[in-house]
Amino acid sequence: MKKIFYIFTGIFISQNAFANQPVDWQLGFQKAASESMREIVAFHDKLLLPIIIAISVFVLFLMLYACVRFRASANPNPSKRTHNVTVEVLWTLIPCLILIVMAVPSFKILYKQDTIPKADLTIKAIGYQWYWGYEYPDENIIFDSYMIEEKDLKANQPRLLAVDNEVVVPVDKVVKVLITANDVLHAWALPSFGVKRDAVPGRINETWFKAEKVGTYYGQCSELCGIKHAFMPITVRVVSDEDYEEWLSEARVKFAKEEIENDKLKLASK
Ligand SMILES: [Cu+2]
Repeated sequence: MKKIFYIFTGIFISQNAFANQPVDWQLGFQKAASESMREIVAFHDKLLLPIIIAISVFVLFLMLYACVRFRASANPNPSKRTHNVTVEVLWTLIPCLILIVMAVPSFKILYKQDTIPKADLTIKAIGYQWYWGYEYPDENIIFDSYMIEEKDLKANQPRLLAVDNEVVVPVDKVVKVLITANDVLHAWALPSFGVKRDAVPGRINETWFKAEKVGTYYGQCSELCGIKHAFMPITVRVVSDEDYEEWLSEARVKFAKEEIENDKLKLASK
């Protein structure tokens, strides 16, 4: 009974009340926190789902109809027909048309996501076995981000998703993310921003997002990368401009790149 209750609350509430992270018995996507994700959700809910439901109902109807109409007692002498050109043309053409109807908006969203607008800030995410490292190349900031063990979780921190050092970004700003890996394939994914890119050693992939709401957003490594693949979550904290500036001034000290590099930078600026 409890499970059924969770499923129903999951369906109706998860989309509204519990944003930003997966919840027990959730169906469907996490709530969108960026324009790209809203478009993906709309594409899924308004176009794909109706098509899928219509096809499933139609096929179910055909099967039931064939079972009843052509059962042995009602149809003792079965037809020996093997070809029907009209039907064959139809069942080839109609699925093609359906695919085209789905492909056009799908490619539109894909290409829009692929074009990175002028970025307000750039962060670099590096996948390691098994944690994420982050850099803010323009701010001389570098830090690692490890999952918090279950025994160390604080009250509002979700299990398997919270990390010690979160990525902090300002709200309503275009954040460009450079993604790479240092050992094996990983993937940097944040469902509520509609972002997922492979982290490939020796190669830099790019993506971007513009978070519309202040909050903490959770994602996970999404490319099977070894035994602790499930334990390298991604946490992005979206904050107001003032809070971001405040975090920056602390982080520049706390997460400064090595001293040598600082000296080099100093020299370069002289
Ligand atoms: Cu990984």
